[in-house]
Amino acid sequence: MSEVGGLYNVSEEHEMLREAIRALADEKIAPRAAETDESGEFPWDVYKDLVEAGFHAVHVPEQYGGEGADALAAVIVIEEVARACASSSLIPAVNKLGTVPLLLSASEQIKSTYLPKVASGESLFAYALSEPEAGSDAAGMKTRAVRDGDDYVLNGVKMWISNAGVADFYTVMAVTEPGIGARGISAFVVEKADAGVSFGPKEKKLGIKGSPTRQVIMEDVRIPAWRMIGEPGTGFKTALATLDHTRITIAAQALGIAQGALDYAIGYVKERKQFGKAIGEFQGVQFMLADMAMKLEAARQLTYAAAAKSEAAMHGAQIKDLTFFSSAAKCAASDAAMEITTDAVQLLGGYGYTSDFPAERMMRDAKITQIYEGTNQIQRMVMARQLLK
Ligand code: COS
Repeated sequence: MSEVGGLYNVSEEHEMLREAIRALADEKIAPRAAETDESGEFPWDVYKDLVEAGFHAVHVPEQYGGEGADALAAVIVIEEVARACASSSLIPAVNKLGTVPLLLSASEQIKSTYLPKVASGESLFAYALSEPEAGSDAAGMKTRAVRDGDDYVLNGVKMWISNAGVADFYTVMAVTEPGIGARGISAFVVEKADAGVSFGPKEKKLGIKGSPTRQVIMEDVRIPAWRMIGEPGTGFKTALATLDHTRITIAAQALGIAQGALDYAIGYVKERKQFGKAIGEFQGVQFMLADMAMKLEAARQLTYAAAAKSEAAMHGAQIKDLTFFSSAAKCAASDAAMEITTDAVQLLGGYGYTSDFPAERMMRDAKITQIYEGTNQIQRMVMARQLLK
């Protein structure tokens, strides 16, 4: 499946970036992770630290005041934040998810209105595709946008929206022409401040508790027509094209969570003594560690290759296998993360099962990466479609 654009290079700059974000994550984010998980509060202090260091939305192009970092750099940032705290890694990840539709399809007016606010850290940006009855079948959405003079009026309920309530802006997909399916869907920028926008209660989740997941409810929300992203009827394509880029950031998140669990487990088995020696000296434990590291590295290589394709596509190259690579990276990395974090809990034994140690949090956080931005069953369907095309 590999085509031109599949080559990647982890440059010296990327390595320096990793060192910088890891230092910040170790010093400021990791010590807050357990508390964020327990309180379920959005970590505004971590957000502030990320903004000050310029790591909250590295993908925003320089012309809009951003860092202009490439897709691999965004992956590295998300990976390193997730290694410390998965909840916090949703800050750069959701900012990217919310704004890639703008980068791919929006007018200059939309881009210059919203992207500088994300780049400066003034506002977070989120993405609203799913609905209570339209999850995997995203095109089955019911949210309506009706043209009225120079405006559109939106009505509907979006569900499972990451960072809902804390984000000021939302890319919202809505039906503008009913009865024709995916081609009748358009994308819009909706603001939290728009009259008629409200949020459901926070979902009570297994993990990523520091990132609020809420419904976005729109009741007669009137917005100017210029806030449509792209042409009428192109919203579903924009939504899926976005996921081609951002499923790679979910892979990054999974890699980071898994790396955090592996690192912790390695430290633990060197210290923990049973039968008169460190348990890391037992071959059964060593084989587990080797498998964990092998799965992680395989997923990482696939993710970085996918990131290179994403970057090339963002610059206008026709990368036919981006969709395959993006789904494959997300699926491989999240399945690996679930296995690796579960094994980390196992290696810590009874201690691993308690919240006094981070492994169980990592295992709970890993689970979502197999579900959101398309379940891994959907990823396999997407991959198979590419193979059979
Ligand atoms: N990029 C751009 N356009 C794409 C695309 C992609 N990766 N994949 C499909 N499209 C286009 C198709 O070409 C088609 O357009 P035309 O009719 O003009 O040819 C349109 O989008 C609809 O495609 P398709 O018929 O394949 O859509 P389906 O309804 O069968 O759905 C799946 C496709 C299931 C893959 C899609 O709904 C999906 O990814 N679902 C999961 C959604 C998801 O990830 N939700 C998580 C919430 S986001 S955090």
